[in-house]
Amino acid sequence: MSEYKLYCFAQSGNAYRAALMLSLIGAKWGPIFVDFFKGGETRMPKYREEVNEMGEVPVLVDGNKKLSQSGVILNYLAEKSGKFLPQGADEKLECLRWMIFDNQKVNGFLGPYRFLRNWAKGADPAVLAFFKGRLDGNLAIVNKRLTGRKFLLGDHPTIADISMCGYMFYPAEEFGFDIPKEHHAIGLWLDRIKTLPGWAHPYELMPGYPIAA
Ligand SMILES: N[C@@H](CCC(=O)N[C@@H](CS)C(=O)NCC(=O)O)C(=O)O
Repeated sequence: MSEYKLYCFAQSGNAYRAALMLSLIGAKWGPIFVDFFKGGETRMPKYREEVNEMGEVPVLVDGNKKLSQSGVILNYLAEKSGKFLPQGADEKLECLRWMIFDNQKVNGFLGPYRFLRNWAKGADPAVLAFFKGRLDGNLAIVNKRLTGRKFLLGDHPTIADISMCGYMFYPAEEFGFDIPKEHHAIGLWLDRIKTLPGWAHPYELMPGYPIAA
């Protein structure tokens, strides 16, 4: 029987962080598919009342406990499993620093940018251009950080890496630019993450790809 349930769908990089962590720690878990695209499930009162008042995936269920916000879920699973934890007080703060930067400025822009390009009807080109400009700058910051480092905090992978890679394994066509090719150190780091036992692509790990007609 699954130890954990995860409300998720395949196209969500935010949910992928949680799904990837579950897979990397070797947890027994099962997905609960959320029909974001066709059914608008996260916007339904039922979802907001019964699953997550914030109207988002991921949501992790562990017995009676229900957690949302991928950063909270990653912290919870790291503490519980003892895996991918930052070591010591300073590294903990550094980990939090990169996770917040990621949530706000890296995957926080990658997700909406990809959504507008692929699935929103009539996205304003000026909005897309704004996002792309911010992304180029913020990905360059991550690339510089990873130059000469194996992982964001040093030699060992932590939940900061699992958070930061959230959207970066999705196909380049979905972004209209190739993150690993344009940002070489990010490319090498993604290759390193791929070698971690339990790694799987978001479209393999979570249900809902391709989107049903
Ligand atoms: N900061 C949140 C972001 C979660 C998020 O934005 N999830 C998206 C899917 S990728 C969502 O559920 N959006 C629903 C909506 O905005 O209606 C996290 O890291 O968990």
